[in-house]
Amino acid sequence: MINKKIGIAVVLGILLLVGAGQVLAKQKDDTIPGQYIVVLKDSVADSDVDSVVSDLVSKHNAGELYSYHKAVKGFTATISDSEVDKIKKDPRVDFVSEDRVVSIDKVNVEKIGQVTAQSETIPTGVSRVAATNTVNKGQGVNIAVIDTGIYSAHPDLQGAILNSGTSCIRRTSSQDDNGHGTHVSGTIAARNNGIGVVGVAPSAKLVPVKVLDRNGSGTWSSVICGIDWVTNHAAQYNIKVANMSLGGGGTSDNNCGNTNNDALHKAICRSRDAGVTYVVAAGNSAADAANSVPSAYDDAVITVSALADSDGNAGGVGAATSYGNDDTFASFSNFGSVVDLGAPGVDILSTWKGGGYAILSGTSMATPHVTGAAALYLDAHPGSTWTQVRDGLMTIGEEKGFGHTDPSGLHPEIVLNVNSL
Ligand SMILES: [Ca+2]
Ligand SMILES: [Ca+2]
Ligand SMILES: [Ca+2]
Repeated sequence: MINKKIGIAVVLGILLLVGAGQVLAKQKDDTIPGQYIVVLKDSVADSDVDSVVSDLVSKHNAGELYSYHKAVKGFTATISDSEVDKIKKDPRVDFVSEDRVVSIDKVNVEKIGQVTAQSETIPTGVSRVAATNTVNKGQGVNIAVIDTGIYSAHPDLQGAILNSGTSCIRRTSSQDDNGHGTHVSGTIAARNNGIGVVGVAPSAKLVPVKVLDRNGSGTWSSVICGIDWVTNHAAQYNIKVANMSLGGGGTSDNNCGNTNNDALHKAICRSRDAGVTYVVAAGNSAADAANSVPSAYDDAVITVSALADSDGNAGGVGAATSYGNDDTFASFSNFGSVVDLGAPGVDILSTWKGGGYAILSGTSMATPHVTGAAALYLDAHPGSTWTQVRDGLMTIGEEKGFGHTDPSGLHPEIVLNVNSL
C-alpha cells in the first residue's frame, strides 16, 4: 500500500457549468404524460397481486413498466386517458398517481475535480460532524443507497458493499454509471484502510439500489421500484437505513399519500414501517423543502439541509466557500419546517466511479453524513425507531451559535454532530 505524505493531489480539475434553468423548469410540470402508477387497495391479498396486475394490464391495454408488491401493491404503466378513467373505477384499485421525473440533488453548477488520494485523508465533512471521535463505526448496520448505483470495484469501498442489490433501470446492473451514488456511498462508509478517504460510518455496509440512470435522472416509478425492493429485503439483509439524495416537485398530505393519492409517499411509509430509517435531501432550489418530495414527508423521513464548511472545524474561521461563509448554510440549500438536520454539503470529497475521487456540492452530499450518523446511532442504540434516530441525532447536535451561524434566518435546524455517540 502506497503511503506517501502528499495527501490529495488534484490531478485533473474540470469545471462543469450546467444550464442553471434546468431544475426550475422541471419543477413547473415534471409529470410524464401517459404514464401512471396504479395503487391497489390494501385489501388485495399479497398472493393475488400478480394476477390482479396482469388482469388490469391486459384489460386496459396498458404497457407495464414495473409491478410492486411490498411498499405498495400495484404497477406502473403507459395507459391511455380513457382507460385511466376506467382503471380508477375498478373496485380493486385504491388510487392512481401520475408518474413524475426525479433527479439527483447535487447543485446545478458543480465542480468535479478528479483527485487521487494516496494516504488516508479525512474529508472536511467527516471531521466537521466529529465522526472521527466516535468509538463505534456503524458495525452491523446495513444501508440501502437508493441512487445511481455503486461502483463496487472502488478500492475505498472494498468490504463496504454487502451484496449487488438491485437495479430498477432497464438494461443496467447496480454498478454506478454516473458517479453520484458512489460519491454518496463514500461519505457514508468509505473504509478506514490507509488509502483515499474515510466515511462517517466506516464499518457499516451498503446495498446498491439503482433507481436513477447514467444522467442522474429517474422517475417516481423507478424510485418506488427501489423502495419496494428495500422493503421486501429489509429483514433478509438487515437493512436499517436508506439514503435518498434525490427529489422532485410535490407536497405532503402528512397522511402517507392516502389523502392526496401519492404513491411515493405511501411506499416510503410502508418501508418506514418495515423498520427502515429514510434520510433524504432537502433539495437545492433555495426554496421551502415542503414543495419538493420526498423532503416534504415529515411523517416518514429525516430531511437534511446543507451547511457550507471549508475547514472541517466548527467556529466559522475557515475560508469562504462558493456558496457562503464558513459554517453558514449553503446558499442553494432548501429550508423550512420540514428540515430536521443540517450537515456539510459544500466541496465534499468522496469516492467516484472508476476508482477515483471527486469534490461535489449539494444537499445530496449533506444527506449521507446523516445517513452515516444514523448507522452510528443504531450501532449505539440498536432497535431504535426512525423517530428515535431523528430525535436522538437532533438532541446531540450543534445548536445555532455553537459552531455555526445563520445570517439568512432561514435555518433554525440543528447541525449534525456525532461526538457523543
Ligand atoms: Ca479509506
Ligand atoms: Ca468551519
Ligand atoms: Ca422533517
